[in-house]
Amino acid sequence: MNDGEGTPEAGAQGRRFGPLGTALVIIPTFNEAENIRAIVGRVRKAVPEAHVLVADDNSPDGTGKLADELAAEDDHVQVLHRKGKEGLGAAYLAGFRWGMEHDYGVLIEMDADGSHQPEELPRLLTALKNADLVLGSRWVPGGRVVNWPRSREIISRGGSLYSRLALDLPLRDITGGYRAFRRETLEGLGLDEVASQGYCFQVDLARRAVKAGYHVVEVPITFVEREFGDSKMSRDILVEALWRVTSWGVGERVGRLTKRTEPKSSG
Ligand SMILES: Nc1nc2c(ncn2[C@@H]2O[C@H](COP(=O)(O)OP(=O)(O)OP(=O)(O)O)[C@@H](O)[C@H]2O)c(=O)[nH]1
Ligand SMILES: [Mg+2]
Repeated sequence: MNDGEGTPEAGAQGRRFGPLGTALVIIPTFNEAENIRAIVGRVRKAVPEAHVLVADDNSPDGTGKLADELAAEDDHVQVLHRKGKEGLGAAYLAGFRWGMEHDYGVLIEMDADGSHQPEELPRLLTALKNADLVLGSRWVPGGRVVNWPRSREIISRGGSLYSRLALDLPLRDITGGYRAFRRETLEGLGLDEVASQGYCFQVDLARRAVKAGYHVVEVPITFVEREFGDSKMSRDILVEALWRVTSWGVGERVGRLTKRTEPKSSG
């Protein structure tokens, strides 16, 4: 997309943000045969200038083949076929690399199951004109979830709150996966070291962006629980995320303490 092309925009603290360039919407898939056609169609309608990359982990249900059919019908749709199931973080990292190699200016994360509504993409892109990273956020005023059991909401809100406190981040929705990055932001995050497991992936990207001093903006979204297909969420993924966030938080605090107690060099 060439939103904002031409004049740079003045944003946070008077910083000037450059034009956005073409957007690539990356959709990781594992067994999303029931959802893939609808979601790609909705993206193409909502942001016709943007391109779509389906990153499929050799889904046994034939999602990859369906994506190939969509790509054959539409030159704005591409498919990245991966060997097998390696998790959504690994699929996104491969998608980001592919997008940067192909000179996209904006890289977007979006689930295939309809939880992230493509119709909200223009709002994310508008916010990105004055930001380095935009997070679609369920937990800022105006944000909400539809069809989520109370238990799921508590887990998600709790996960964001815990990450916010443990990692000292000024953000409300830290585990969400509806995001728009400027390519320069991704280039500055050190993608080779990002933790790619489960929800840690989203937390790690947000944490790195804030610590690197990027301007991160949260835009309210309405998150809609999936209607079709199976969830890949599990207790193991949650435990893993809790463990990692805790160890990052402890590591950061220890790092700050040792800095504070180091003797000041004279001169
Ligand atoms: N390529 C790839 N995509 C994955 C993998 N695991 C999950 N995904 C995709 O990542 C997105 C998010 O996964 P979901 O299963 O919706 O996870 P969730 O939103 O936490 O859980 P529910 O929506 O409640 O089912 C979907 O588009 C999945 O198809 C994976 O191992 N590889
Ligand atoms: Mg989902």
